[in-house]
Amino acid sequence: MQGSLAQRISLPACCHPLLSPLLLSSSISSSSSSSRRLFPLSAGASSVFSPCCIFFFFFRRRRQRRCLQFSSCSSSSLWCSLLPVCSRALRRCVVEGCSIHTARDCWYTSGDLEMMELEDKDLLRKQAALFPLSKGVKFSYGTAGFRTDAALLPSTVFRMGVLAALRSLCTKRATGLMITASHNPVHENGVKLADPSGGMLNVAWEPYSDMLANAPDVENFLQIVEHIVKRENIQSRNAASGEVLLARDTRPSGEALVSAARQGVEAVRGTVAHDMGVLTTPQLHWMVRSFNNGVPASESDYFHQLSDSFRMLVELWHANTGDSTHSEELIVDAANGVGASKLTRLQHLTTSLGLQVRNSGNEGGGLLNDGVGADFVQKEKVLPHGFQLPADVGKRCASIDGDADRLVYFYIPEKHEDGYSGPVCTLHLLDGDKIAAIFGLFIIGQLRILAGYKSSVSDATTAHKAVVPGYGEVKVAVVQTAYANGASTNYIKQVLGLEVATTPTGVKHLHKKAEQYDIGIYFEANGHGTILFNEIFSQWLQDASVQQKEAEHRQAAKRLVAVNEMVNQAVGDALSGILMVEVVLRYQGWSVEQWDSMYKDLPSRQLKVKVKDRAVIITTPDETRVASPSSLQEAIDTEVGKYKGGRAFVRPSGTEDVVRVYAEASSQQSADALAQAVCVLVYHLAGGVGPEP
Ligand code: NG1
Ligand code: ZN
Repeated sequence: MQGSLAQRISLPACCHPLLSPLLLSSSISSSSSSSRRLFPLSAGASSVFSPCCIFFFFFRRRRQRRCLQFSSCSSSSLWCSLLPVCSRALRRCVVEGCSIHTARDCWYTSGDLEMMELEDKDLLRKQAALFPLSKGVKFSYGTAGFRTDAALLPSTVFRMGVLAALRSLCTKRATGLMITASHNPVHENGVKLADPSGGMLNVAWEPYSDMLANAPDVENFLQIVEHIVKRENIQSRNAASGEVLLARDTRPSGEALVSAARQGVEAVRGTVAHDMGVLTTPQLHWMVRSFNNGVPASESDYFHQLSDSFRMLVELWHANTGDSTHSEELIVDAANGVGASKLTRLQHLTTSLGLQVRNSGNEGGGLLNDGVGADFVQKEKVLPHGFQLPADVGKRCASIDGDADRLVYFYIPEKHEDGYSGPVCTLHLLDGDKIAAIFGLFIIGQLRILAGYKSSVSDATTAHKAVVPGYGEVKVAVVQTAYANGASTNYIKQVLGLEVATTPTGVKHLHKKAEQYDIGIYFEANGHGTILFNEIFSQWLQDASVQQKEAEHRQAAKRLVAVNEMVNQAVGDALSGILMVEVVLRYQGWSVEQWDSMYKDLPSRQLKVKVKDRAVIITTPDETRVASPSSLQEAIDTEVGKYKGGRAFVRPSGTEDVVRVYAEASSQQSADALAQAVCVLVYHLAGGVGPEP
């Protein structure tokens, strides 16, 4: 763990435990030196065991009882003591009765169950008992964490606090825990963990989260914890060796859930929780990454890093073009979520960024994600609340989602060329695919300058590989999922000449794939994405920005260095995405219509169907076909065959209790009809519930 968070993250005033409603009960005492530095007035409030306490805990081996005594918390460790317990073979799965785990999933060895029992000073047990599991709910970590009705979540969040603490102890670096349900309705909430890299939780740890979240009672929960401790060899329990950064979006249920998370983190000895307050999801991920990289990591550092690099890119543009005109302002629909206030703050630091924020969620305004936001605009393809005809015709508009990790652009065209008057009648959408395309265009343009091509940035059609003297071939790719519009894939491959890689749905997959390139641009059609630079290449760019002989080459390297700084390297970030789009539009001299005309989307439609159990649908790894039930895929194939240029696939959602249906065809009517027909097939062949779609 590098230094203390206190030195690099300034905590908001509300985080002081004496001021915060998140204050733990006074029975919890601190053993953490770093927590004392952070919370000087409340050393008693942040860890499980007191440094000077002598405590006992007991564990029972069948009917035998042994008592272990600890004289000092600094050298003794609860977890080291648990190891002998864990090391004995367990003879039955401690999550018996937990419906999500089949025998195949269960990695407990058979053998007599060693029951560990911590007595009254065992805060892990005591605290866990405060958060009983909601009955009849099956939790699954899904595509991006747990999401459900907020009232059902306290036990899950507490347990994820414990897991975040264990992950931090295991990696000896800080982890993050975010309370948000992203684009979902305000009564829902969710929890997801950030790994020390700032990315999503390591997939190898996802089974732990499912098992912990579903452990039917405290004893089962403790045994799963024991198993994780053993399996991950979590031994080092020096004081304050684990740190977890907590944050939440603006949902009313967030505050109580952060409190549950804090209690979970601090029920694990040697781990402290830092409540970073109300943040966007990408801000928390950025902080975790920055903190672990040993660079300034406060929210104010975040804003300065983004705005400084934006300014640098704008200055480099002025220097080249002599143009200092500001483009028309961008109107942002902030989904009545956390992004509104953050965008306003960003705007104050970036004077040349003309922004107007709507749907800010201020009092008297609309509800979070209700008829607003990136998910609504992308899926429904209709105007969000607060935008209207004719006032907004022709304006450059953007929508972000409730936790500001998704971004799409849109505009209301002067005229509709296709004359179709179905649900798509008012807006032109520029989704994640089109954002990836314009980012790809800019990146390849800079690389072409570095590679010595004479053509301008907007003429990237003649050479597809950037072989840069002094570095060699720069490997660049755009990473997409099956939801990417077919027209975008063709454009990126054929016009930009970039490699396109595909992965299953979910940022964790795209991010991992993008890391394999010198520059990996990844975007889901829904607007979640970013640009990753690998370390060796970004170091080379830093050097090139001062050492290249030609001024033009130095400038291209400087631009890419600034992009690397500005665009969130941890996860997709709507705020940094907006800055990047706005910069690239200036460099291109494009209006939003010109950007839109890069390629024309194939008409598409995305719908969802409620079924009894969405797990009955199993897809092929690329998610484009149903492996089971096979009758469903056969029926889909027959339906697709009826439409010119038709493509359709279904998959169970990882975040909602639905099956998603996607269809493309040569006209919007056909795409709508195909999607509708496939919904009916899913309903009949995969156990639909409620009225037929
Ligand atoms: P699910 O519900 O698994 O389809 C949705 C998005 C994902 C990802 C996650 C996390 C679509 C089709 N799916 O997942 O891309 O963003 O939410 O928020 O947009
Ligand atoms: Zn989101």
